[in-house]
Amino acid sequence: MIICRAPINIAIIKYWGKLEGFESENVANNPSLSVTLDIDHVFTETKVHVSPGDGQVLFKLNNTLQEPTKRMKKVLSKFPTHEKKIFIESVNNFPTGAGMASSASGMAALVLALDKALNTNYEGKALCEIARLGSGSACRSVYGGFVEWNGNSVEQVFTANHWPELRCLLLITNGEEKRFPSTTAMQTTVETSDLYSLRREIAIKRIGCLKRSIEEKDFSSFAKICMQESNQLHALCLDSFPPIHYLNDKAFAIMDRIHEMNRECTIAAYTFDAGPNAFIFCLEENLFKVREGLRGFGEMIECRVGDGPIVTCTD
Ligand code: 2P0
Repeated sequence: MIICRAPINIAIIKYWGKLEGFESENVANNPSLSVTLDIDHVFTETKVHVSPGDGQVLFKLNNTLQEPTKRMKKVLSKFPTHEKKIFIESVNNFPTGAGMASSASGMAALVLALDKALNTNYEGKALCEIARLGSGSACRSVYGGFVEWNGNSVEQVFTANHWPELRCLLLITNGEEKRFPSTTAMQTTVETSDLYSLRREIAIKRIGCLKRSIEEKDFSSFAKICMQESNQLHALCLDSFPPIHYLNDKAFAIMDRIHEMNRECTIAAYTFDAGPNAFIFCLEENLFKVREGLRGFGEMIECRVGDGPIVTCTD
């Protein structure tokens, strides 16, 4: 039996839309860059138990037995499962499917646990490619620190301890499952948004600026790109037809509050994934002020930049 824990990652430069002709492999239309959050606070834990059998797969998610999903079957097809029975148990210690990257940590944990349990010993590049088949953003959860994903390439661009003062507060405004699943939502954007043709060039330009801001630990530049990217993702969603919307009143109020807090000096930055839960970046020295300013919006989980997945048990 193997148990793996994988972290979530929050994209600063967002992946939204797949490259034409490569949709089934989840190859992104634009490069993205994410921050892996520490595994001590938010994670998926996946247990894989292998016994003799004829290829059956049993799957429990958050203690409920379910059919393995199509995405899981794609991942499983890359492993030698014949003449074996595979029992997979996966638990998230945070809301599942609520725009908090549970598919990223979930698929990364699954791939790592299968690799160990079935002794395939895939190298990093192959693990990323298999995780990406399960969910595009999962390839970025295979590594810690600051991770760039561009086409078939995934690499750590800065380590987890490069910017030790950086913090990310997860602000949970609504733990319910999202109404617009990401895969179909991004397809609708690609097919119907007139603004989408600009997206790739903007992401490429911003990724260069973002890397410079991280290298120089320039919080103000980092924060501006971070918020602009979040806003552009949600603008593209609204420009899709029919429109897609993930943000709720609390999310808009959080955005307004942060711009108010930043009036004299930039101390915080928000980013939202495909859901209304906020990821707030700030520096350690401003944590207290930022927490106080956001009091009352919902449960807060304080994270640091973290390392990649770990094996917690081999039995
Ligand atoms: C990201 N998101 O870069 C972007 C930003 C949500 C908003 O990747 O279709 O579950 O499985 O490849 O990775 C969420 O979409 O989509 C996502 P698929 P995925 O993190």
